[in-house]
Amino acid sequence: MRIADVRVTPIAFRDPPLLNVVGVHEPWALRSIIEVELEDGRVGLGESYGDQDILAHLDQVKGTLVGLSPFDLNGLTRAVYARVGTEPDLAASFKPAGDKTRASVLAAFEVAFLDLQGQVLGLPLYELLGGRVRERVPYSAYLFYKFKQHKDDPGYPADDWGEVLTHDQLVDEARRMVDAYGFGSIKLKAGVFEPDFEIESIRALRRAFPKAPLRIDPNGGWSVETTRRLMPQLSEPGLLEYLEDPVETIPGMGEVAKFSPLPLATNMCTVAFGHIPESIRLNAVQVILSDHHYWGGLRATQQLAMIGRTFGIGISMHSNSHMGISLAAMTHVGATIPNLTYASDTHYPWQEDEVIEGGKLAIEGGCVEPPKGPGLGVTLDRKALARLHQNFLDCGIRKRDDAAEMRKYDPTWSSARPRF
Ligand code: GKR
Ligand code: MG
Repeated sequence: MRIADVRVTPIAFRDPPLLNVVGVHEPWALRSIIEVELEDGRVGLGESYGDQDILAHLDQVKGTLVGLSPFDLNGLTRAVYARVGTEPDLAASFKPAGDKTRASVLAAFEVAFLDLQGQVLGLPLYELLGGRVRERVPYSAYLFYKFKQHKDDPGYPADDWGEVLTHDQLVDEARRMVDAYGFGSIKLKAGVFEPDFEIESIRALRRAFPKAPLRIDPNGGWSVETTRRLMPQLSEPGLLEYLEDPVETIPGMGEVAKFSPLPLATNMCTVAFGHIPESIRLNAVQVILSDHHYWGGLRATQQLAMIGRTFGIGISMHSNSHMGISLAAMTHVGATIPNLTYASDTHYPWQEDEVIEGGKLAIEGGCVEPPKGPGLGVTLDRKALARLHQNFLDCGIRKRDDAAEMRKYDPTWSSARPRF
C-alpha cells in the first residue's frame, strides 16, 4: 500500500479582532490542509500553518513522499530531514537552538500518515497511539480582549462577541463561553494592557468563577523586573493555576522561577527538544504546553509527555487559530497521555468556518471526544475546502502579521517586547 499523491491546500478563514501582545488578529487566519492519498484512493488528513514560509517547505517535501508506505514514519522523517534543516542524520542530537520549522513540516505529514494507518487498520488513531487513558479530553476557555470589529471591512459581518475591553465585558465573554461549551478552566490572553489592569481582570474572573482554574498569558510581554513587582498579586492564594510566559526567553523564565511560587508554563521558550536541557538546567518551566504542530507530531507529543514525567514537568497543549482536523489530532493524542495534567488551550470557539464534513466538532462539558471512525475520524468537506482556498487566494495575506494590523488602528504601534 503506497502513497500515490500528496496535496497541500492553503486556506484562509474568518478570525475575530482578538488582541495580544504583538497586535490584533487580522480578518483572515491562514492554515494549510494536507491530503496524503493512497493508491486505493484513501486520503489521510493533516492541518498545519498557512504562512508562505511553511507552505514553501511543505511543497518542497510533498513530492518526495510519493511511493512511501504510510507506515514508514522513519522514511517520512528521512524525507523531511533531507530537505528541511541542516542535519540530515536522524540519530544526531537535537541542537540547543531547536528546529521548529523542520519539526513543523514533519508534524504536518505525520498526522496524515497516522490517519491513513488508522484507516487501513480500521482503528481510531488513539488506539494506534497506545490506547486511551481518558474518554474525553478537557479544554479551557480561551479569553481575549477584543475589538468590536475589524478596522477594514473584511466583507463579512462582525462577530457577535462584541467589544471586550473592560473587566465586565471580559466576565461576560467568559460567561458566554462557559455556558456554551462547559469549560471548567479559563485562560486570559494578556500582554495587551498594563499588567495591573489585567490582574484586576483576573480578580473579576475569580469572583465570577470561584472554582475555575485560571491562567494568564502575556506572551513574554513583561520584563523580569515587572514580573517581580507583580508577583505578590499574581500569587495571591487561589488566584492562578499557573503563569504562562511572563517573559520571553529560557534564561528569563529561569530568573522568574527563582522568585515565583507559581508554576511557570510556556509555549514560547521551550518549543523544541533541543531546548529541554537548558530549560531543565535553569528550572525555567514547570508546565510545557505541547503543540504537535511544531514539536514534530503526535508521537513527538507523547515523547515530550514522557520527558515531562521524567523531570516532573506538567503537560498541556497549546493552540493557534485552527480548524477541526487539528482539534481531532489534538484530541486523539490528548486521550493517550496519562500526564496531561491541565485542560488544553483551543482557539476553536473563535472560529466560525470549518473544513470538515458535518461542521464543527462538539465541545461539551469543556471536553472533546475523539471523533468516531478509523484514523482521525474526520473527512474533508471539499466544497468548504474550495471556498476557504478561494478566501486564501482573495485575502492577500501570506504571513500572519498582527502588528501591521494593529498599525491600522495606531500608526505608532510597536510590537517590541517586553512591553511592560
Ligand atoms: O492567537 O493571539 C493569539 C495567541 O497569542 C497565539 O498567537 C499564541 O501562540 O495562543 C498562543 C499562546 O498561548 O501563546
Ligand atoms: Mg501562550
